[in-house]
Amino acid sequence: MKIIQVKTILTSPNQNYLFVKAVTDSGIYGVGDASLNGREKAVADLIDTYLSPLLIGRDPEQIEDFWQLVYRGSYWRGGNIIMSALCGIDMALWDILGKSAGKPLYALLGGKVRSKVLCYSHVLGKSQEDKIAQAAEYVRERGLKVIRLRAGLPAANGTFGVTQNQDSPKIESWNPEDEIMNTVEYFIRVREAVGKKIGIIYDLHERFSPDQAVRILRRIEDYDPFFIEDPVAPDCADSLRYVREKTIAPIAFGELYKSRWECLPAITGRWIDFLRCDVIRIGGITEARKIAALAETYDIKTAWHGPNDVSPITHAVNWHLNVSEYNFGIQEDGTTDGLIHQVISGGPVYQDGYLIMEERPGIGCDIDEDAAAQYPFRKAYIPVCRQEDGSLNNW
Ligand code: GCO
Ligand code: MG
Repeated sequence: MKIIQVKTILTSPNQNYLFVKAVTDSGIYGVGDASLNGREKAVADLIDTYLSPLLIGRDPEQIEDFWQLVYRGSYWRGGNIIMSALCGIDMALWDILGKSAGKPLYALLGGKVRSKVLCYSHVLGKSQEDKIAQAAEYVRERGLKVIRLRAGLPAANGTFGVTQNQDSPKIESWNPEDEIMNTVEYFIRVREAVGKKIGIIYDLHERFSPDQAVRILRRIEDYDPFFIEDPVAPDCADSLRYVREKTIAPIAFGELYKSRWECLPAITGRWIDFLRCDVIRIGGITEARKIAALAETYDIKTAWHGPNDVSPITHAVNWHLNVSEYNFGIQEDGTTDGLIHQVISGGPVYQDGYLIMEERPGIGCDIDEDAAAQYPFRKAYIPVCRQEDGSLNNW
């Protein structure tokens, strides 16, 4: 079997997504997700100009070799653009392998160790009051066992305003000192609203400095968070260690990591309890298995990044990883948005606090190219945050 065509499909149903379709001479094709919120076209160009020609004519079963060819063979090691492009192709190759073997992806990864996947959803709303009401409703009406809050910014809801054509990023003001007590109060009020048995995840979204993060964590650790996510930015590994040493709250980290080697200090130092890399950002399934195995060695669980800016293809890949990994912890469920399901079929669905999925060979998703063409790309940016003096803050 040989690859004869590689297509990139850029589409914007709810927001922009970038898909890869790799077609073989046997008629079997594979699909993959290479979406990179705010920089999709750069990834598409890398695939079209540089990576597709390397793939055409190759045996699709040589997945590891292709991964190494892109990672090491580029000489320049991967950043977000390269790793996302590599992921789109890597997923498509695993999909072809599953389809040609007639087996779902999880079977190729070693088979199931569980049948359903514990998940959490984002609590949204304009005001703190709305969010507290939604948290209670999620638990009462939808049966969620774990919910996720985010240290507040209005545009941090839904698609963050990236649904329109934009010529520059939306700017949001942020005063971290003022937000410390609001952040603490919000968590405690939600704990009171949902009761003791519901898991509460709190995403601080790299928005506070290490000392500020510690002041928040020390005040909420007694209210039993399921985990605190990204208390600090990933750039300085010692900042994470500093926070870790000062709190008993479980810590989840890693959606901005781009490789196994970036994860290494947090894993080998056991500075985290949950590793939540984004499978697209680390170069796909091939790398995710290696990172998961490394985390298992250090008793660290996985919580793969799964917001609504990754597509059902990635949600499906996460699901296959989750059911086949021993050290699965929890899965972020960003599968709820509507229009993307006109373009991509398949993928996990929510049921009573868990994700379940209909089983098909490969990843189990397909792309409707005509539907994708109905939703042309719209240039959009992730918002940026500025403090009152105008300086940029991590968003
Ligand atoms: C999460 C994340 C996302 C990111 C988003 C950026 O935990 O789900 O923090 O919501 O903000 O992926 O595009
Ligand atoms: Mg996050």
